[in-house]
Amino acid sequence: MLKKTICLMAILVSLAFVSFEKKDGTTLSAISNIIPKNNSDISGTVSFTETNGIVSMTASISGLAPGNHAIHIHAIGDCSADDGTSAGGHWNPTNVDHGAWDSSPFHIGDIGNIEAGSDGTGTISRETDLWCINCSDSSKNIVGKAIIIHAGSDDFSSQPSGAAGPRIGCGEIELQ
Ligand SMILES: [Cu+2]
Ligand SMILES: [Zn+2]
Repeated sequence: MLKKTICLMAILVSLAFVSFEKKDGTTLSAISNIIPKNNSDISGTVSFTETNGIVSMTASISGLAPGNHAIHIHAIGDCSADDGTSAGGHWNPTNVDHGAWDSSPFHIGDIGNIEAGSDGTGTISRETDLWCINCSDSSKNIVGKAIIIHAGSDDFSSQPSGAAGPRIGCGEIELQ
């Protein structure tokens, strides 16, 4: 009897652990490998992980001119055009004005500016519950969209895209 009880308890504990893992322990990841556009020389990656409904992003780009360069999520995961225009406009499923991250209104693709130092490298990070990785909500799912890096900086006010100039890098966001 005692043996049976212990055995049953072991099964219950392991089941509880499995459901705990599903609810809280799952981490999804996605990546965008940046390829140069408009004859630029840039490269880099933008990586995304999602845990407990929060997506963390880190972009690491090199080959940039020193200073600020706009970085956005654009609506179409197609980097085939030499000038990057195949990626479409800013990802804006909520149909609001362009702006600065976390300062309404802003497109949920309006990541901001990446600042490159004298060595031509720059990084930027974001954490948000506005995005998801491969979920069924198309107004949140970043997979299949594109990261675009611009030659100029985003002024956070010009419509529809912050007057950030030509597209110098593009990478489709892919599930990892
Ligand atoms: Cu852009
Ligand atoms: Zn925008």
